[in-house]
Amino acid sequence: MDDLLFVNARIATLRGARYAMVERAAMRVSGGRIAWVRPMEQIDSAGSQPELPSATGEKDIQVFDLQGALVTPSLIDCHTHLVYAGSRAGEFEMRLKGVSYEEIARAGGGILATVRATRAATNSELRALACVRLEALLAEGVTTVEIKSGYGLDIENELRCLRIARSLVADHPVSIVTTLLGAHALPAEFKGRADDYIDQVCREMIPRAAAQGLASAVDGFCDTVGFSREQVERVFVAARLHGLRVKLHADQLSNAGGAALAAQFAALSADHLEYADEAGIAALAAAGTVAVLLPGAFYYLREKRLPPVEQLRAHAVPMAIATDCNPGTSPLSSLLTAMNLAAVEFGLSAAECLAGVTREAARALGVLADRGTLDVGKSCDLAIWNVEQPAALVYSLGSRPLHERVWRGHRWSTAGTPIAVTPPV
Ligand code: DI6
Ligand code: FE
Repeated sequence: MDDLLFVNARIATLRGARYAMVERAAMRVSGGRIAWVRPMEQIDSAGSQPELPSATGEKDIQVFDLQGALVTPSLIDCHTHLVYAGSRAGEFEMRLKGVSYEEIARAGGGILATVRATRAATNSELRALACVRLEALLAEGVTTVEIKSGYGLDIENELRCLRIARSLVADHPVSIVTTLLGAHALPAEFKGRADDYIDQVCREMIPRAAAQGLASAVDGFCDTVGFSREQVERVFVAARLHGLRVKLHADQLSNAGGAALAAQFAALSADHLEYADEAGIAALAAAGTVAVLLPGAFYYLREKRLPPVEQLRAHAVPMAIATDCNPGTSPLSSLLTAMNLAAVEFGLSAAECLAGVTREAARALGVLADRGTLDVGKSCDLAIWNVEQPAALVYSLGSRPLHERVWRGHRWSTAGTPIAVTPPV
């Protein structure tokens, strides 16, 4: 693999407080991993410039002068539901006229409408739809995406959606992390028999997903319109039995005790959290669980109840931000927009927003040892921007600030075509 040397960059390493910037910096990349980050003065004053190719005799090293551009860890969308078919634009129109999300769900719309469309779609249709959403994320500097199932809601369709999600790496420069969300909603064929459905999730769906290596975590929807605490608890016990981590859609529409439940199972993350109480937040802190904030859903549902950001800060719970890309409550495939919404609607600082889609998103997926900050030894996953300051990434909407992405040490243009001569392996 070719080695790279980036020079004259402004590097937000995210290794410490705020952006942990290294101004006028150079970064050496070797074997797809970060070898070092140093101020340019060290390189300039090294005289013989021992790390430069002329001095070392290395032929393969490529040097790129970034001319002062901002470099950050590439972005991580740690909560999406990318694989689904069918549009819910008609429901959106009804909601604009005042019909509520719950009313639409009771009338057979909502999640179950997407389940019908997803089950009816062929593999190639589902994959093509997911590609469009994925490519929109990548064009904004994302290189890791978590994708949940949850619109199949039977064993074959849940596993099929996970397989399709995993297959996206075959023709996209991206890392995909998959999560089984069988406990998303009660499928129509189990109406009135929620416990029987949960039995099936625990006894068949989770074991099969685990045995086939199709998911690294299990998620559930614990809320008035989802499943009860007891039901989700059973799902989590089964997940643990099969060696899978857990995550939870927690306290989005009501205080259902989701935060405490997530903490009890040392969940990687508890997501949404608008209605979480202080005891739940303290439990998250003690468990090391990340709070994933999803401002897209808050915005589309015109929620009034803000997530308890002050309390999360006070308890030092790490906060990540994600798109929650889904057809009902967050038809959003722009992580930069989610950052802006988190700042404007939830009051996060620009530094918290950037950390929320890099370091804390990596933590929420359990991959912080490998990516999320620009530390020596981590995968060289970078976003190179046409802006100078990190706050500019949060500030504007629709400005397409990405210059290029680097994934595992390979450069990719915003159009998704490789810049490096050597294709990724
Ligand atoms: N919370 C949400 O906001 C979405 N799922 C969930 O558990 C809603 C998904 C949908 O309406 O399709
Ligand atoms: Fe979600």
